[in-house]
Amino acid sequence: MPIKIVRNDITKMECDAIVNAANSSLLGGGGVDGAIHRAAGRGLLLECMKLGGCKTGQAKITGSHRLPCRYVIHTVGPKWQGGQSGEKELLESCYRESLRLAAEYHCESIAFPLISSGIYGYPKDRALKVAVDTITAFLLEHEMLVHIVVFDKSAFQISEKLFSDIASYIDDTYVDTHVTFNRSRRDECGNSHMLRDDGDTCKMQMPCFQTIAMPKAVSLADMVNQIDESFSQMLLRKIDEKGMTDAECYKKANVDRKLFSKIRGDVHYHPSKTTAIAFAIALELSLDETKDMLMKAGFALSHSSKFDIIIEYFINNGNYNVFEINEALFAFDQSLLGV
Ligand code: AR6
Repeated sequence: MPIKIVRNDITKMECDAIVNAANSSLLGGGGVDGAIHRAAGRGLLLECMKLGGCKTGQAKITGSHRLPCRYVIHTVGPKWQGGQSGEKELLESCYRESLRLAAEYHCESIAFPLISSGIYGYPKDRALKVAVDTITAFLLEHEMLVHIVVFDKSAFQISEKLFSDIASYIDDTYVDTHVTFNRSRRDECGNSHMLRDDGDTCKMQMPCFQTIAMPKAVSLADMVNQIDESFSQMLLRKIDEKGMTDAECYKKANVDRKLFSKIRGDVHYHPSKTTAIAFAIALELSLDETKDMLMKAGFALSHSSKFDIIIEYFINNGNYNVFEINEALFAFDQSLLGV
């Protein structure tokens, strides 16, 4: 099952369990801990008082009291001390121990805040990487829907370099085709050219009409042949060609096993665009293959969409890590892949 990144207040999450970034007393504090105790009410504090505290890297479970989830799992993250004091291992342990408890209590869904990344000062990008890596490793062996809840956008930042690389890629690709057309004029050949707001001819070279090559007539048989293979068939064929198992593919795509079963079982299944792209990424398809696969699902990649350009950026850079792509999509306020 997948990891889902959401922006929310964790106290509002209706999962089986939510995780609290607590301190070793387990008696409440600031940040997410304070918010959880306030929303759950005094009953949570009374229950916590019986737990005898908790060591850094460990986790303990309580009821949820007035919260909409079923359980609260309290874990104590490490305080950031520069990275040389075993902080990473302790933080990994927080995620592992919380997930272990959730599985023991038969939770099918869980929501984590970015543990240690607030008052405890763990750098947010590193805290997120630890969260994603540890949760991903757990999900290879377990079925659970895991949410990473980020409270505010600043809690979720891709590196400045990646952000600016993508931003300039969007600029180069998007601006060229996305100028505002407000009027047109006829050139000496009598052809229509679009003008930009600033009066310059648009950077996009508009061909003269008579030079546009008309697509050659496509016979009905050709058209039918093109739709011969459905999205589902192409997906299964590609999985075989790449020597992957189904599970390797849907996990890498961050797609739910049930959804994958539906696609596999229905030759005419129409996935959402984000799901179709998630599979193309999991299969590490080239840009052309990705476009081909999307076409089977009735979609295309366009330079008028930031989402599409970001996908194109990652494929062109050979980066097929769905979580890194999702981090970038999140940073640019776009829908995320998979799930
Ligand atoms: N929902 C989701 N995330 C939140 C919420 C919320 N309601 N509130 C804050 N965050 P922190 P820590 C994010 O400081 O660093 C307490 O006093 C926040 O933006 O809550 O592990 C405890 O008692 C940040 O990204 O936890 C401990 O003494 C993340 O949650 C100490 O703080 C974690 O920030 C623990 O510090």
